[in-house]
Amino acid sequence: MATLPTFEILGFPVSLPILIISLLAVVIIPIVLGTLFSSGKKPGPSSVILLAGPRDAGKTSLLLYLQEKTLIPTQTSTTPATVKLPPSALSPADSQDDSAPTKPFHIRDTPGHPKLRSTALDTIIQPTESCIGVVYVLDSAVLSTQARITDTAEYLYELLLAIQKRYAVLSESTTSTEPIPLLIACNKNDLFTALPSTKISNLLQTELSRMKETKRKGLLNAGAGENDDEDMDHVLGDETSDQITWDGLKEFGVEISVQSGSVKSGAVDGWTSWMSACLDA
Ligand SMILES: Nc1nc2c(ncn2[C@@H]2O[C@H](COP(=O)(O)OP(=O)(O)OP(=O)(O)O)[C@@H](O)[C@H]2O)c(=O)[nH]1
Ligand SMILES: [Mg+2]
Repeated sequence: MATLPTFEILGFPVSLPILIISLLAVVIIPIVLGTLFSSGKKPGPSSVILLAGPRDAGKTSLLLYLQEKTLIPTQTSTTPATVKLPPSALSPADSQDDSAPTKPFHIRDTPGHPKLRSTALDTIIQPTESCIGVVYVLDSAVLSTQARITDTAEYLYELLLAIQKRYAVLSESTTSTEPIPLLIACNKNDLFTALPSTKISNLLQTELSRMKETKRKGLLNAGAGENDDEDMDHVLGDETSDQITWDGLKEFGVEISVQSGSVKSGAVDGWTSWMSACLDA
């Protein structure tokens, strides 16, 4: 009977079948274990566009409009809702347009109540969660009072800071990290008190700059120094200036557009084109 060949490994004689079994074990066991562990953890949905913004701005109305192409009565949201939509949701109601994206996508609607805003922020902060774009819906008709401007800008500041952090984390692990697009959707421009988008854009940049100045002064007065890097995590954009401009935020991972519209009047084409561009990117 022919004897099987024997190899010498590290001074020990090893027969061919043992060698093959050992090699298979080294290759197969990690694959099996990897499959078992990863199947226990359900991955989140892909291609998610996040809807965020102050309460009553029209986020849920926008989501329902994309589904039904009409204004549907809503209730205050208390939990986030993620809905899968077909690409046709981004085509105008009366259009046979074939240029819409071809893949389905998800929209995550989040509550605007100040105590529930962490749900939107968490989606952005988790680098493993999909977030291909953020639509910041605001009510253009209430920005004549300083309190509403401050509330609207405060939430936007938190979101922009979250995007900046996500971008910083992703840039460390990938060489080509793209900025996350954020659309400021100035809703309710059917109302006569609504401000135009250029005015809102300027108001927000001024208010964000004022907030940044206050935060930086607070940090300096508190003697930031020992944990400079950690403290500056709370500062949006360039650490050396108080000024916030949309252009200046690009290098920190945020690409901002500002557009007016109205869910009630069905004037959402600018916003849906913006969403299509996010899906195509
Ligand atoms: N005039 C006008 N009203 C609108 C428009 N879009 C939404 N609304 C109304 O605004 C109110 C609030 O809308 P929602 O969609 O519930 O607002 P939301 O942003 O989801 O609010 P939260 O869930 O509290 O964060 C509802 O009464 C809507 O009918 C619009 O374009 N014009
Ligand atoms: Mg809602």
